[in-house]
Amino acid sequence: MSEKQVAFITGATSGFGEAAAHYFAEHGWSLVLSGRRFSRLEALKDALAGKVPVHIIELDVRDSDAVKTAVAGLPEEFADVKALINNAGLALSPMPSQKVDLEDWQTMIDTNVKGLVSVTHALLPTLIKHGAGASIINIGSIAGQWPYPGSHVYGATKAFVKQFSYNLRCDLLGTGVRVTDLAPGIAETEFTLVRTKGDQAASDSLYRGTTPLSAQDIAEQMYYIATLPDHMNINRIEVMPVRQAWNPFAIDRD
Ligand code: NDP
Ligand code: 8X3
Repeated sequence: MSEKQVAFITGATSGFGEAAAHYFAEHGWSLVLSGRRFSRLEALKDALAGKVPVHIIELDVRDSDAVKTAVAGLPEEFADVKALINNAGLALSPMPSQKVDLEDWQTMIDTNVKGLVSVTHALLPTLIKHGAGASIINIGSIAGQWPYPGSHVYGATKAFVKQFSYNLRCDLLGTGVRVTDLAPGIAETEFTLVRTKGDQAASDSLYRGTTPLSAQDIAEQMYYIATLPDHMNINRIEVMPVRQAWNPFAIDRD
């Protein structure tokens, strides 16, 4: 590969982010990997040792000052970020809105909306400086497009991700920076374990007997988006496993 290419991935400690780290490394990209669980980042860095340069950052995306400091402190070798993968995020409390703690709604907004916005804001000058070929890949969800019970604020945060992605494109016109809302359906990661606050049986039963997307599937989509010819922008990719579809509308009856 002639040009050194750097990907900045949030939420690299599990699921899509971790799979993306491996996949981009296989293709020679240098990596900036962040997340809150530093021991997992260290293990990932060890696993990638000798393949590509890796810089790890213990980072909670909800802390906008820490985000700014992390971006400002990127070592020179990692400073020219070409692909920002805004992947860190979570769902909580898959139950009716009226039963959910306000704190859980706030955590989702702070992470999926405010965290994603902070990281984007901090890296925009870098991406614009990189220019043609740079990408912002925002991880949305089918929940940002389609309503379902128990999605409440989670789906709303992902609708924000979609619209923010589109709106960013308007402002970035002329800079060469692409923006994509990558919106997966059901995928087997630690997502449901987090959503149910550690209920392994609930997580296992959701994925049992079907064929969900894998983290690798989504990592490949991220890579595809990041390596398109410079003149192409995919606005949104919504991807479901074949074994997932919509339900009829629900009707309340006497
Ligand atoms: P995982 O739970 O496996 O991974 C989530 C990642 O986000 C972890 O690395 C976690 O790292 C990180 N994260 C969560 N909160 C924060 C925070 N405050 N600061 C920094 N990092 C954080 O789930 P997925 O890989 O499935 O999820 C990745 C993204 O994909 C999320 O945005 C999710 O909403 C979205 N998504 C998932 C789908 C699915 O079915 N799995 C489908 C559609 C979208 P750590 O805890 O170490 O900080
Ligand atoms: C998560 C995918 O199907 O649980 O964003 O809404 S789903």
